Order: sequence, then structure tokens, then C-alpha cells
Amino acid sequence: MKFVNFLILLIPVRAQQLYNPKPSTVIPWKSHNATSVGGSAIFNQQYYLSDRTNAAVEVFDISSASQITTIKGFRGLVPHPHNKSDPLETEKANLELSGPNGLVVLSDRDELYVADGDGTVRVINLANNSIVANISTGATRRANAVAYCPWTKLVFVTYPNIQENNPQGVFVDPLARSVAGQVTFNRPNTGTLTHGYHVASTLSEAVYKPNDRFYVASSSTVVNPGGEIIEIDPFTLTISHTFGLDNCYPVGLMFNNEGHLFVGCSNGRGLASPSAGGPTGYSLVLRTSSNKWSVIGNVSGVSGVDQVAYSQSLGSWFAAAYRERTAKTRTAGSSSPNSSSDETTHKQEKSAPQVDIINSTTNKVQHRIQTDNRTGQTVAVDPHTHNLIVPLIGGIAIYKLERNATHYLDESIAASTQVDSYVGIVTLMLVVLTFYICM
Ligand SMILES: *[C@@H]1O[C@H](CO)[C@@H](O)[C@H](O)[C@H]1NC(C)=O
Ligand SMILES: *[C@@H]1O[C@H](CO)[C@@H](O)[C@H](O)[C@H]1NC(C)=O
Ligand SMILES: *[C@@H]1O[C@H](CO)[C@@H](O)[C@H](O)[C@H]1NC(C)=O
Ligand SMILES: *[C@@H]1O[C@H](CO)[C@@H](O)[C@H](O)[C@H]1NC(C)=O
Ligand SMILES: *[C@@H]1O[C@H](CO)[C@@H](O)[C@H](O)[C@H]1NC(C)=O
Ligand SMILES: *[C@@H]1O[C@H](CO)[C@@H](O)[C@H](O)[C@H]1NC(C)=O
Ligand SMILES: *[C@@H]1O[C@H](CO)[C@@H](O)[C@H](O)[C@H]1NC(C)=O
Ligand SMILES: *[C@@H]1O[C@H](CO)[C@@H](O)[C@H](O)[C@H]1NC(C)=O
Ligand SMILES: CC(=O)N[C@H]1CO[C@H](CO)[C@@H](O)[C@@H]1O
Repeated sequence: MKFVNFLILLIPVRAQQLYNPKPSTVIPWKSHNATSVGGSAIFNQQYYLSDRTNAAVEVFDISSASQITTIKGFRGLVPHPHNKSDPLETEKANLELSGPNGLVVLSDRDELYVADGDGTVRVINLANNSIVANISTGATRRANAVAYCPWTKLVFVTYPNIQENNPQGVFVDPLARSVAGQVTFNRPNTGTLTHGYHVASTLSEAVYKPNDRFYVASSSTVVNPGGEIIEIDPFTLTISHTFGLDNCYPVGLMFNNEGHLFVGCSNGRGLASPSAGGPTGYSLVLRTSSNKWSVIGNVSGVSGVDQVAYSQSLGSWFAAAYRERTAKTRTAGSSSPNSSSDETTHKQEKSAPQVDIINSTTNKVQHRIQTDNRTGQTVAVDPHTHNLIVPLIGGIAIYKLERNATHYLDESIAASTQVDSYVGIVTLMLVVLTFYICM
């Protein structure tokens, strides 16, 4: 029996690497004190970020590492009607009325569509970075996520509409700059969303799967309390499939090149991830082909995710797990203010904001980059230069992955393999020793 127990110990346990590269550049915010951001995008070497705190879309040039301009004309953070005293606090702001939120580049039109807090979609001309149109979606509260189908030339806009408990999706025709259709989603599970004003929405990310359909994440509905992924046909302008999830509360979505959908879970109420015992939360990878949907990957240790990016050339997803939590184990009696003769071990959760880099072939975490739990909710990666960009309180952090990705990966894998072999050898010696002792 003992021998068998030791054999189990021989299975190598690969410790999760916390990878903390220094960003190659941190561009300070020109508009100060950003505490609440929406989506981000990279196009033509420029980085666009929805900055709710400063009621603007911020534009940065990546190669010169400088801020180009601030595009004003957005709603900004609207204080909660029940507490007007603290407009800078995200949790106290009424996100249902705030913006800018999601944004998407229409590369064939050289335009950026940005969803705002009053239900308007504002169109930015990328040649001169100015708002050239405001399209009313008919909504009166925040328009949230946006996605673009270049095939049918339609923009899909989500309208969470928490207040009326009536989430909608609106199709916008960029040529006519008007609404072309509408779908109604399952109602949110208000029993699950008990955070009151702190609830941002149940409808979160929207993505377009190339040459296929739109996909939207809904965190928790009456029909599917653990959340659902909704597929929308851009030709018939109707919902073509709904896939229910258990205990995921999906927020971020992103397809890889093989058409696999990464689903960033929040795994709990609000955006917090699960309980003590290490990073036990997870995100999922789905196959969405026709009506044969299935879960093909379970990415352990990645939760509290907001937005997700993908790089085909690096073969990785990048998940902004800004509300990730890990267990902090502490033995009473040391630095504890309650120190006494109590020798029990207390487990507490601790905020562990990070961007997780996930191999999109193996669906395993390759690296974790530490971020912050305020503005680290969005992530973008430049397909050409492999610059990974995360907005942090201290500035816009740019990680150059192209030159150093392989280097970092090799180094980290080498380090963890060394640890594995070392653990293996020690265990083997113990087994041999025990075997002789028992004899
Ligand atoms: C409103 O926000 C202020 C500043 O954070 C806080 O001191 C106050 O307690 C809040 N009031 C309510 C009713 O939540
Ligand atoms: C930006 O370009 C668009 C399209 O050419 C034009 O209509 C608009 O007036 C320009 N805006 C500014 C501020 O130059
Ligand atoms: C769009 O709306 C914003 C905010 O009200 C305003 O600043 C801007 O001038 C408008 N632009 C156009 C082209 O209507
Ligand atoms: C994913 O794995 C976790 C354990 O890490 C498990 O609790 C959960 O049920 C799994 N979810 C799915 C959908 O497979
Ligand atoms: C320490 O004791 C106080 C008072 O009994 C209690 O409120 C608090 O939760 C305890 N803290 C911990 C970490 O156990
Ligand atoms: C964010 O991090 C700070 C500092 O670690 C922590 O005090 C706070 O509780 C965290 N907030 C959330 C929502 O996790
Ligand atoms: C991802 O995993 C595949 C299969 O093991 C491997 O061939 C590939 O090199 C990995 N990608 C990276 C970036 O490490
Ligand atoms: C990439 O790694 C190499 C080797 O450690 C280092 O010399 C170089 O400065 C790094 N480049 C960047 C852009 O961080
Ligand atoms: C309220 C607050 O945080 N204000 C800060 C905004 O940013 C400027 C410049 O970085 C600081 O000096 C302020 O303290």
C-alpha cells in the first residue's frame, strides 16, 4: 500500500508559473486617474481604449509609444442615482448609464464603432480620429458590446437593459447608419444577480466568428442560471442556437483560428472566482460547429475574466482575468492580530489580477502576467508586431512578445521541468529508501 502511495507522488506536479515580465513600455495616461475602462482594439499600429473615467476614447501610437489624442464626446462614468458623491468609483457608478463601452474596428471602412452609455453607437473616422456620426440604436441606457460581420456588413450591438429586465441585440447597418434588425435574449436571472447596483450586466462580450455568425455571452439567465452562449445568424437576423453552461457565468469570448471558442468564466456571483485551495476556477473552450456544440477544453485556474484576445501567429489566447482570486494560506500565531494558542490554519482569498496566456492547441495556461483589478479588464494583441497591451493604473503597459515570447516560454518551461525532475528524483529516492526500510 505504501508503495502505491509513493507512486502517486511520482506524478509530476507542474507548479503554475507566475510570469512577471517588465513591460517594454508604459505610456502614461494623458487623461489622468482612469479607474474604469471598456473595450480596446489595435489597428494600424494604433491602440484604442474606452476610458469611462475620462469620458473618452484614448488613442495611442504603439511604435512611438506615445498618446496621440483623446476623442471626447462620450457619456463618461455616471454616478449612481442613490450615491452621487463618488463618481470615480466604478462599483458606485451606474454602469448601466456609463460609456464608452465596447468598441470594434471596421477595417474595410476605416471606422471605429463605439457603444456609449445612452444607447448611441458613435462612429470614429480612423483617418482623423474624430466622431463622424452618432447612430441611435433606440436604446436609452448603455449599449455594451459590439461586433462586426464584414460578410453581411452589419454591426451587432448588445443592449443589456438591466433596468427593464429586457436584454436586446440590435443590428446596425454602417452604410445607412441605421438599425436593421433586433433580437430579444433570455431574461437575466435576477435571483443570481443579487449585487444590486454593482451588477454591470448579464449580456457581456459579443464576437463575430469569421465567415460564420455572431456569438454573445450572457452571464446568467432564468433558463440557464450558469450562463449561456447565444449564436446569432447575420443573414436572417435571428438567434440560431443557445448553449447553456453550468457554473461558468461567461463574460469574455474569443475564437481561435480553428473556430474554437474560448469562454472566459467569472465562476461565481459578480466577477469573483471561487473559493480557497488555489486557483480552482476555470474557463471553457467550446466547439460551436452547426448544432454539435460541445465543451472541448477546461482551462483550469483561469476565472474572473473580462475580455479575451487571440493571436494566430503566437497560437495563444490572452485572457484578462482581472478578478481572479487565489487562496492565501496563513497559519494563525505568527503575524496574525488574533494570534493566540489557536493553531488552526486560516484560508483567505486574495485578489490576484492577471492576464493568462493560454496555448490554444492544448488549452493549457502557459503564463500569467500580473496586472491590476481596476483597469486590467481588457487586453489587446497586435497581430503584426505581437505587442500585448494592457491598460494599468500606472499607464498603458506594452509587452513585446515577438522577440521574447519563445525565449520566455523556453526559459519558464525549462525551469518548471527542472523542478519536476528534481521532485521526481527526490520522490524516487524516498520510494527506494522506504522500500528497503519496509523490507
Ligand atoms: C456614497 O459614497 C460615499 C463615498 O464613497 C460614501 O462615503 C457613502 O457612505 C456612500 N453612501 C451610501 C448611501 O452608500
Ligand atoms: C474627418 O474625416 C471625415 C471624412 O473625411 C470628415 O467628414 C470629417 O469632417 C473629418 N473631421 C475632422 C475633425 O477633420
Ligand atoms: C455626436 O455626439 C457627441 C456627444 O453628444 C457630440 O460631441 C458630437 O459632436 C456628435 N457628432 C456628430 C457627428 O453628430
Ligand atoms: C472544469 O473543471 C473543473 C475542475 O477544475 C470542474 O469542477 C468543472 O466541473 C469542469 N467543468 C466542465 C464544464 O467540464
Ligand atoms: C479577529 O478577531 C476579530 C474579533 O474577534 C474578528 O472580527 C476578526 O474577523 C478576526 N480576524 C481574523 C482574520 O480571524
Ligand atoms: C483589488 O485589489 C485591492 C488591492 O489588492 C483589494 O484591496 C481589493 O479588494 C481588490 N478588489 C477586488 C474587487 O477584487
Ligand atoms: C502549444 O502547444 C503545442 C502542442 O503541444 C505546441 O506544439 C506549441 O509549440 C505550443 N505553443 C506555444 C506558443 O508554446
Ligand atoms: C528580450 O530578451 C533578451 C534576452 O533576455 C533581452 O536581451 C532583450 O532586451 C529582450 N527584449 C525586449 C524587447 O524585452
Ligand atoms: C483623485 C486623484 O487620484 N487625483 C490624481 C489624478 O492624477 C494626478 C496626476 O497623476 C494626480 O496628481 C492626482 O492626485
